[in-house]
Amino acid sequence: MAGRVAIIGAGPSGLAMLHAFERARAGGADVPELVCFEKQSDWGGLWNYTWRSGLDEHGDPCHGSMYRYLWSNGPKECLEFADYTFEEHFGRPIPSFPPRAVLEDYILGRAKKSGVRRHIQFDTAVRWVDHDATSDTFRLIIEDLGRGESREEEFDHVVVASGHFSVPNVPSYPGFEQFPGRILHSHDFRDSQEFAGKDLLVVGGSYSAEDIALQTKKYGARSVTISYRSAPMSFPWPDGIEELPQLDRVEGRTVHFVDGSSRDVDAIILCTGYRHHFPFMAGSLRLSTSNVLYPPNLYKGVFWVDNPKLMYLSMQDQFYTFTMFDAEAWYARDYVLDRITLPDRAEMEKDIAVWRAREDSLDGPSEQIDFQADHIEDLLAEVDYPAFDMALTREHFKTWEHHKTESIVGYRDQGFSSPCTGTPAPIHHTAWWEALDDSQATFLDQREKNPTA
Ligand code: FAD
Ligand code: NA7
Repeated sequence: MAGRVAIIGAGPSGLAMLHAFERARAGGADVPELVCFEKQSDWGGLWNYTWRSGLDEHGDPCHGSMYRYLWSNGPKECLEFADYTFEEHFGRPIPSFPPRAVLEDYILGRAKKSGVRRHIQFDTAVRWVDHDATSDTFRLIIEDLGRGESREEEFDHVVVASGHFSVPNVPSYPGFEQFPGRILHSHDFRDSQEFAGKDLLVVGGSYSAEDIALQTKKYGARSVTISYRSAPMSFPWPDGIEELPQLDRVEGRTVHFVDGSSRDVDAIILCTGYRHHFPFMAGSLRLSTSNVLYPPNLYKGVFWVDNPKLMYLSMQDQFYTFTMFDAEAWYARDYVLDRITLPDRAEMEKDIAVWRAREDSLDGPSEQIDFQADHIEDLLAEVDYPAFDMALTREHFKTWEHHKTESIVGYRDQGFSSPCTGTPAPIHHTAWWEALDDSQATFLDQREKNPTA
């Protein structure tokens, strides 16, 4: 097939896109030229851990937001690739909540198997994308970061898979300027051990606040106060973690909350979320959204309504991750391969409006999980992605939510069954709250603490 497809980013979404095309090629399809641009020197996106924060080695804002000792915060069974199971990769069932390095190994395992690395240009940043109506092509300005050289290239389709958890949303509160300790965003947080023995303020009421509060306490923080803006998470926190309402002001090292309470702290970690930030997209092509389950202007959550030859992957807030990226990638691929025809613009807008109105009416995590599962099933209904038990993943997510409300330090000690193979996951040898070593070797060593296994 003639034509060129540009894929921006070689994280899990970009790799899903490349893999989807390779699957079609293996099935005999004529696939257009694929070029994936990745500004980092290796693949894996956020899962490619870096100790760097602030600027990367090229002077660009550092992409990485992951930190040491990060373990999966959802059951791995809800993100399993239906065409490359955990059992296939590891040769046996493994526990449900792996540390970062284990998940990275799994993601890269499939990418290696399908041989997609040859399509990726590393240390290569996309600096600009616009569209030429006359030729109906996209013009990309690309920088080879190693050589410091820029060039222009033309493509027929563009897939933006650059992620949206890398550019921090950084609020300020009165008194921050005079605070005598460190104030950082979770994007720059790397190692909990830095905060051992300290009193911390964590600002935010979502996944990062929850996990970083637990992490820092686990690795020895003296106390952690979480400040929420809208609603408390209200998990059964272990001793030494408490939730207070919104921050009002800071005086010296004393932080004051809107209910009149105050605490003395040594450091402040802003877990205040991220911005969808695409400075490399021309204004008319640039997605502008907050972190929602159904962003505006994206038909099927993927196609830019003004010009569906431009596609965005994984721009949703995420319960489902790799499964959703696959569903979106398969659908995008089939559009590029002319296997799927999209409706006219009015129909696309009508469909988006229905999804977005439904999102506005959702009440709580259970309905949000079903909403995202419905989005995925809507896509999978029209593509040849291998079958798996999607209903089971919905059930798993709801059970997981329940486990979290029962024990926020213990939910990772549960095991779930695979929606692809049906195999139940073994329980990890060490309770997560006690497990300080997150290396792949220790995680996979089922004889650890159980020499007879
Ligand atoms: P990313 O992983 O962000 O990858 C995007 C890639 O695009 C990067 O490699 C980047 O360098 C590249 N790129 C960006 N801009 C350009 C450009 N202009 N030119 C060239 N290349 C570019 N998900 C889970 O499933 N389980 C978890 O436990 C989990 N924990 C998380 C913890 C944290 C702290 C964060 C921030 C996220 C977590 N996630 C988790 C969600 C995470 O978003 C997804 O797992 C996944 O990494 C998203 O993949 P992606 O490819 O869309 O984006
Ligand atoms: P989220 O899930 O987007 O949440 C951001 C949180 O930050 C949310 O609770 C916001 O409060 C809070 N926030 C935003 N601005 C402020 C200000 N000004 N003051 C106080 N609190 C604020 O981002 P996360 O980083 O938690 O999670 C993103 C991903 O990283 C996720 O996939 C995880 O797996 C890891 P609100 O509730 O809107 O009042």
